[in-house]
Amino acid sequence: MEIIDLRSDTVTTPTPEMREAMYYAKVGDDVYEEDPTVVELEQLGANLLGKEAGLFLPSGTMGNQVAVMSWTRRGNEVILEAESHMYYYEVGGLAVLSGVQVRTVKGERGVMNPVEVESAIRSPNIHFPETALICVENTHNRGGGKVIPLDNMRSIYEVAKRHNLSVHLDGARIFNASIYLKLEASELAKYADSVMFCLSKGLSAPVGSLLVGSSPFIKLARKYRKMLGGGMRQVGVIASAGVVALKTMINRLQEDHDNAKLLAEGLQEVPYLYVNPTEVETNMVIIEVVSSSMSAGALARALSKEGLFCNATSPSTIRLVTHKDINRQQILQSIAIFKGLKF
Ligand code: TLP
Repeated sequence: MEIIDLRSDTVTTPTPEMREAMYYAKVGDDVYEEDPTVVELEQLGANLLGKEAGLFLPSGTMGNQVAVMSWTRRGNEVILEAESHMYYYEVGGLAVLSGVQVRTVKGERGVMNPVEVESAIRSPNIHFPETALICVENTHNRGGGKVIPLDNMRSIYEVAKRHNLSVHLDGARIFNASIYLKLEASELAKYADSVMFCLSKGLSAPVGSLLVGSSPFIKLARKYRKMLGGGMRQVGVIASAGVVALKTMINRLQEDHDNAKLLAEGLQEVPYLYVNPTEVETNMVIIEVVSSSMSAGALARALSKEGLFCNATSPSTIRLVTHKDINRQQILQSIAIFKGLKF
């Protein structure tokens, strides 16, 4: 049976060009900052995002956590969107690794109201923790790949600067946002002091994320990466795939967005589902199971028996993610599988 894997864009496999680059990569010991391929990737990433310096990390989670460790002290408070990846999916790392407390702001599909962000900032008071950082996620994962508009990012950044705070952007899928907005990623990154973005999602590299920011910030982040055991050695072998990802894989993300839209439109005709194609902006589709006789988990299990893999994101919702290894034909096939299910 052919498998159609819509669980995530993390399942993408490296391109032949990446494998070739990996084979021939020039390497050195990156803890000594002597791996030329890593140096190239970090500089390329920093340039694309309009920042001074970059740091290559094994995962997006480590990138976000190292950023928070670098911006905060124990006992600080960090403002995050209530459904953000850093809060929802990073195993409580903010509490454990940075010793910070989290204050959440509920957004509209991940888009926070800047007025609410401002009112979540602590005033000076002996009883209160000190707010140190505001985090934004673009595109927003649990918001269904929602793009945070540029104006919203600017307003939140202005709030932060009025209060002398830093902004970290979880831009795991920043290029999906920039393609949707038809803007350079650096335009979005202007409204953040640090940005983490992933090479291993829609861009299809096998491993890795970059954290970018000012040179002093990255120097400190490099130290924390080492503390977490993320100092790597001849890692140009995988960084080389990241270079290919940044050079060749950004513009094709539009194809994933088009496929997600096509999928959402097709699924509108499935009686036991609710889906709103106008909400699909990038490469994710959130569908709601409206049948009282089946939970999202049970539906996902039934679909997997037909070769269609997806993840339930709540008792009533399923997330479908399009990516480089899914073509238009497989989208049509997926719609047919949904339509063919009997329960
Ligand atoms: N997201 C994964 C899962 O962890 C949920 C996925 O399948 O979408 N920020 C955002 C917005 C993310 O979506 C992810 C991964 C990360 C950070 C973490 O990246 P990794 O998986 O490299 O640690």
